[in-house]
Amino acid sequence: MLLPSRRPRWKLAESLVTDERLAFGRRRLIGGMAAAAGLAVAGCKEEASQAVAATEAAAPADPSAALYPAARNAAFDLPEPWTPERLAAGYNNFIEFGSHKNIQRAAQALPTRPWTVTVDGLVAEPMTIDIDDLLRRMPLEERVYRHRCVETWAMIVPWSGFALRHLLDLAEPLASARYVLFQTFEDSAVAPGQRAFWYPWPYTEAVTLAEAGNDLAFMVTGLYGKPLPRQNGAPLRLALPWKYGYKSIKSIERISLVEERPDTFWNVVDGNEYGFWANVNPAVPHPRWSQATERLLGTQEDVPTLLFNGYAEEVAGLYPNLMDKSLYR
Ligand SMILES: Nc1nc2c(c(=O)[nH]1)N[C@H]1C(S)=C(S)[C@@H](COP(=O)(O)O)O[C@H]1N2
Ligand SMILES: [Mo]
Repeated sequence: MLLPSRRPRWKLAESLVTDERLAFGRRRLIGGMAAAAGLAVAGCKEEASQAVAATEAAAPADPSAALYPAARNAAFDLPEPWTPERLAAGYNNFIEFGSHKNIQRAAQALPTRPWTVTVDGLVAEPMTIDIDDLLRRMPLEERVYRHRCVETWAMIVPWSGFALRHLLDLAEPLASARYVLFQTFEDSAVAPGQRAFWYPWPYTEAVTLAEAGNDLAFMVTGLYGKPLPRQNGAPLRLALPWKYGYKSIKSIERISLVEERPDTFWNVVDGNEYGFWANVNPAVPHPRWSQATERLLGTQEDVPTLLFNGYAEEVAGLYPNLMDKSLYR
């Protein structure tokens, strides 16, 4: 992948973490002001919930609404408290709509119907399928997953969707297929972030076919018992809860089975900071910050990061040499 050699890569990468510090700093400030005024509100949450209400009023009815809520899969449940819906839907990373967390409103410009998903490459049954046909064919379920962003914020939310392997089974990967490549929409008319020429648009991500076949690999179509909000990656996004959040690509249009390990968005932007594997490991720091702790959205406490984000039992079989540090970057 060719990139302009003078792109201000350090500046952009820095914004990923700076933004986070500002956001938490601001939340503390607002909380402090509220406390000083004797108010029982957390300013940031209040703002986010107003934004969610505005979004719901403006959006046309989603044709898949009747499919939710889906029955919870007891194998993937977590005790409450979960991250409040208004935070999960009001504090987002979706760089197509801006390199900050408040992209909720801008993301409403994304047309999510009609929407087709193409599965192609090294498959016996290449296909382009309408999202609502796909939703009817897939066994929808709800799973409560942890999500850990590389920037150290985290959340616990009930996603709805279906196991990625069900979709791959439909397409029948050929024996030569070794990686699964995912690609987001590309349309800078609705996604102003895509006018930033120094990024390798469209956003792509990839995993090995073995990782894609793991039970945990989940195609998300809903959040909190409702169709997925655009800002969270409607109409179809990935959830790979044992990996840093940037692997969980949003608003997927194309899934390609390939033989060689593909270039992926963040890996091309800066492979040293955003590795291909990106398996969560508290012992392997990001080059510019520690990964030893994390903070759940809506809380004020740093808690220890878990190996594979708490999913070691489920995924350890994928990685015979767990000591191989390159698995964690
Ligand atoms: N297309 C696309 N997918 C994306 C991103 C993005 O910028 N564009 N950001 C990623 C990152 S860094 C994270 S942490 C999660 C955030 O998902 P959420 O906003 O639903 O919490 O989306 C991931 N998927
Ligand atoms: Mo992230």
